[in-house]
Amino acid sequence: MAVLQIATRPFADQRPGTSGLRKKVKVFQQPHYLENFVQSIFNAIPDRAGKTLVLGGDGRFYNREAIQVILRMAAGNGWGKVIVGRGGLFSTPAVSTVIRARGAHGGIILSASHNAGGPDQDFGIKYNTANGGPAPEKLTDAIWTASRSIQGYQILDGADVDIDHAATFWLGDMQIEVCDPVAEYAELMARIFDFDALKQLLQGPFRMRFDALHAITGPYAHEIFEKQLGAPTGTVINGTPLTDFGGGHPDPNLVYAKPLADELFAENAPDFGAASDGDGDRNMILGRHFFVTPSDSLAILAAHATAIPAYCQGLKGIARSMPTSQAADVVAEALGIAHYETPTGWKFFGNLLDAGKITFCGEESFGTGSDHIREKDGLWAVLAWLSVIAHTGQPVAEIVTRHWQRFGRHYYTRHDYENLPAEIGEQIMHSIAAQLPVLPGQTLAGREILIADDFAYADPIDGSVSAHQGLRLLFADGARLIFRLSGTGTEGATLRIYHEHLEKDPLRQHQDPQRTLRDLIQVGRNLSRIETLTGRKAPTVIT
Ligand code: VG1
Ligand code: CO
Repeated sequence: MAVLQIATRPFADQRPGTSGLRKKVKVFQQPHYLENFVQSIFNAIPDRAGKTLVLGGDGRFYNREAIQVILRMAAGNGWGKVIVGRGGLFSTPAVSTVIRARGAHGGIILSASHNAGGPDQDFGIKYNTANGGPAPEKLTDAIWTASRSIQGYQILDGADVDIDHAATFWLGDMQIEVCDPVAEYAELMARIFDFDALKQLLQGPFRMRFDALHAITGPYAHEIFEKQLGAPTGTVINGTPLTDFGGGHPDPNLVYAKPLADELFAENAPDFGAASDGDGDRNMILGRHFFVTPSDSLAILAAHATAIPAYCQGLKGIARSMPTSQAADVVAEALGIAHYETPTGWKFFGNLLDAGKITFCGEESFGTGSDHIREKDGLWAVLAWLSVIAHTGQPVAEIVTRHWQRFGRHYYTRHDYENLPAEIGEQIMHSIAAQLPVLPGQTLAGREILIADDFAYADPIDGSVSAHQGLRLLFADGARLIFRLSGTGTEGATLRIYHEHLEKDPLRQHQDPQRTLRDLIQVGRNLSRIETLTGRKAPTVIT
């Protein structure tokens, strides 16, 4: 089979964001658009010849077409082998698992994660390296650079291959292995957790509901919860991946996973509810009539880590992204282990994990994970919560309440203003940045500001510096107010405002976060001048 050299011209907008390149499907469907970006990835990996690549996606619209193109391009670019999930499917945590288990050189994941799917919605591509983690900034910058000077791409001339049956065959000089996307991941989970203890829990009176939101975790959840752990059929709902996720946003929060939340807050609710996102790396945890904030979830799992066999020796350290609440820091200090604060995005945890500095890490955006792979992992978090429940014998609400009594409650809320005109988003950030120098020493909402800065991170392992990672106001009483623009959206700008304050008095730990944080929320609205500039009286999404 011949390798075709196709001439092309650069697209100006192929800069990867927080997690890969995300665009509308229609953008990806333009002639050469997908090919240009894939070739730019390959060009940024000059030592790829003969190596193994893992490939799969979350099953959204355009997944299957893209898989066929990428297989032919991999063959045209000298890769030795591609391991592709059957049906072109793989969750993000499963790709990370398979890269590590097979010693692959890297992996391509087709997903726009929690963004909606379908012909008029979003598609995305991200590249993971040999450690199983998202490409670090150095590599995403190299990909972006390559995309701006690309003149052509190489693709094998040939027809579509069968990706729907597990088999191994050749495409030109490259081997293709179509494998079960679930098996290796499920085996890893069985090595980390005490499946016998979880079987006892799930086969008893305990009732659980897992909502896969018609996204990739359905097949994984059916296999693990229902088949291997024996939870009743029907425990997993919306478990068949659909190309448009049934028309919803596969984003596990109280807004987009509302039917699940309604069920958990109804009379006669199950004991436990959970959901994951489009590509399976996020998690939302609910108890009966109880919502666990992701920041608390990280802290609570860390406090109970030794209940899980893989972590029975304790944790080496904990990392959280900067906007994530400081709840995990308090636990790390109590455990006498190190804690780290990184910019938003899982790629920043990679070096700390590889260097053995941390065991657990997490983000406020419903992401939790450990050193078992190099991605956040939705089902891992659910299994971790089930383990803590099995170990303590306590319901979710009691586990969380006791945690607050011991460590204090970090009241937390994030307000998102989605789809603002891009220039307004920039203007808001610039004008807050301009005020930073005069803020320290001022008192706002009855709180003195200690530090006001533009967060920059120096990686403690390789020394690389990432600047402009969010504007922070740190108050004398430990409260924080943070402003960032999203790096995953595909339309306009999304302003995220994060609010947090610590309440140590157990008698005051059961208030509505929107109420107890209302002064900080007002400061955020005033500083950003959001209403004056956009007319928006309220955020689009509150988490
Ligand atoms: C968001 C979250 C961030 C997360 C990223 C990818 O990024 O805030 O914490 O790492 O999504 O998650 P941003 O730049 O929009 O705030 V996923 O599950 O969408 O890959
Ligand atoms: Co995701």
